[in-house]
Amino acid sequence: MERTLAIIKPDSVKKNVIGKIINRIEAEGFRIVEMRLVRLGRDEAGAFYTVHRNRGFFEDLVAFMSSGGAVVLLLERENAIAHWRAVMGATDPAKAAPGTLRREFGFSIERNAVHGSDARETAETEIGFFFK
Ligand code: IDP
Ligand code: MG
Repeated sequence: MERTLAIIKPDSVKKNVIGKIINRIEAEGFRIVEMRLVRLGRDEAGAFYTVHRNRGFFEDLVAFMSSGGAVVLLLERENAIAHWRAVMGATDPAKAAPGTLRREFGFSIERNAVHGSDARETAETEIGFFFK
């Protein structure tokens, strides 16, 4: 069993699709170990995405992620990290495959509906960020 961190981003919360995304999470065989609705402050959002702090999109990303509620989930499944990335689809919804969450619910490369950890080490760090 492997664990990963998922976030239902503020664009999805505003669109009232938390339930649809959680349905998909359950249908894909993940166990929801922990889950919380949060409102990230700018500092928190910046700290979470610190790896991107020198990118041109960083300030916009921080503003977006702190613009409203978000749902953070600790998910467990076999091969959880790669499987959740596959269910999410590519970062840019326009390039995400049909049937992926980002293709279905994403609006732009920034407002792309969901987050998922990208590797074992980042999953551990990101889980620790929200769930002590
Ligand atoms: P990922 O979420 O697919 O792992 P990353 O490259 O780690 O993608 O980027 C983190 C987040 O930053 C993305 O999910 C998206 O919200 C935002 N982002 C990434 N690239 C861009 C961009 O070129 N313009 C605006 N926002 C971006
Ligand atoms: Mg990433």
